[in-house]
Amino acid sequence: MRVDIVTVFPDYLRPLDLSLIGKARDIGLLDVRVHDLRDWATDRHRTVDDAPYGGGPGMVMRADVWGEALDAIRLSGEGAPLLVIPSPSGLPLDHRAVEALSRSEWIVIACGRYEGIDARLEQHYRGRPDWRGVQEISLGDYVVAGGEVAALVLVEAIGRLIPGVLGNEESAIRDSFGEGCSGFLESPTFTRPEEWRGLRVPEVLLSGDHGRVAAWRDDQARRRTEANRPGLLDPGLE
Ligand code: JDE
Repeated sequence: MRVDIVTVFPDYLRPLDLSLIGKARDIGLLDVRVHDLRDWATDRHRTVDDAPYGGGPGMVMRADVWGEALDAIRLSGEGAPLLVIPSPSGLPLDHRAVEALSRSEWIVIACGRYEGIDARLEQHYRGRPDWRGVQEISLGDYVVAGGEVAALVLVEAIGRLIPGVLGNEESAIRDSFGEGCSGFLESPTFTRPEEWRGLRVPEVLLSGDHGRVAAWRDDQARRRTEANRPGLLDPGLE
């Protein structure tokens, strides 16, 4: 899978060189390329933004600079990429959305800064036959300074669904939101030592009784879900 990330802060994406994702890149399962949007600016100051029409605070990113960048990236490969734009106005990202994205062969992530990107960018690429469409995605109901953290979230969430990246394939299937999940959040986990600062590991986990362990974990998962995410049990509540 190929992922191109366009940003005015390419250094922000350095964590993608590390750990799980870095290894997936080294062994050729994931082809991540980070681009500096300013490489497509045309003036001496490499400007990418301007004041908003209609007035108001802040700056808006120019569609023309973005258009040059996206066209060049699209021409550097074969096939039609999906354009993903992180935005507080986007579709909330969940396991299903990540799974759908992980089936794409090529995605381009456009990281906006300031007050966002000129709305015509999305309009234009939505109708282009050499692109697979545009998807605006949201990390949640809050605003961050730019789309870069969302790009990191996306690559890491997609990356661990790619066969061969995780190493332990079963854990991706079984975890909280995976295919084989119960629909509940995960139960708490423990490791050695058996007692730490006066706190003991629940006796049932030391019992070796797999039936009792499974029943205890189900009960814990249910309680946690009721307390933290009642909407997962009854969508009317969220
Ligand atoms: C992504 N959840 C939140 C922010 C923005 C006022 C200030 C800023 C592409 O357009 C954007 C992108 C971003 C960065 O992403 C997020 C985000 N998921 O904040 C703005 C809009 N209005 C615009």
